[in-house]
Amino acid sequence: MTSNDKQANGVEDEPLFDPSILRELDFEHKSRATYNPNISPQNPGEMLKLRPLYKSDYDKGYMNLLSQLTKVGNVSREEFEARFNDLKGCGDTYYIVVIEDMSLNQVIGTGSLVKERKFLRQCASRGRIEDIVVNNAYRGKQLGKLLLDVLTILCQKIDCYKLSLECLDGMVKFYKQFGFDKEDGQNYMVQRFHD
Ligand code: 16G
Repeated sequence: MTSNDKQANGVEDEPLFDPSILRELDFEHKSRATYNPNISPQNPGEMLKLRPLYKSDYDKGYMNLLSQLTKVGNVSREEFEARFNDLKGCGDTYYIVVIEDMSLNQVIGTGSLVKERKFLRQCASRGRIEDIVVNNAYRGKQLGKLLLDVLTILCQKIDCYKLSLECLDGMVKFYKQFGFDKEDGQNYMVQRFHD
């Protein structure tokens, strides 16, 4: 991590994971999507920046952004920081990426990759994509595509043997372009303990 990574968001601030991991992704060769106009993790669009989640994103509308996906409740700064510390403490497990609109100091897109460790397959790990959201006002800028692309490349870099996600019917076509498919005989099943 460079000193700029810390200073960029204030002295007290910290990223969830080392930002250099994103800089080192071989996006040019590993990307599965096509972009028109061309964008990349280094250049997601005018005044936009793609980076790890920082603690200060609580003040940049991160929770508000998540509320465009599902219920978020009323999370205080203390609760946010405690959860952030939990996730970071797990090390090499939670990779939450955001896109910030630097002109507004607001996060306008996010996606998570979670690495789950296993005993099977010679102590392999699998990846899960979670909580992909792009602010409604930024639709059509290929940002969901970029987030997915980055997380899919990152998943391979951190040595996962497979990557999965859950989505609504209307999103199946979108996710197929990154190589996701429904496997014969496999079903997503869920049981909910709270509304
Ligand atoms: C979608 C999300 C999932 C998220 C869930 C929240 C993607 C690919 N899928 O399934 O990650 O956790 O919605 O909905 O972003 P819920 O609050 O009803 O569980």
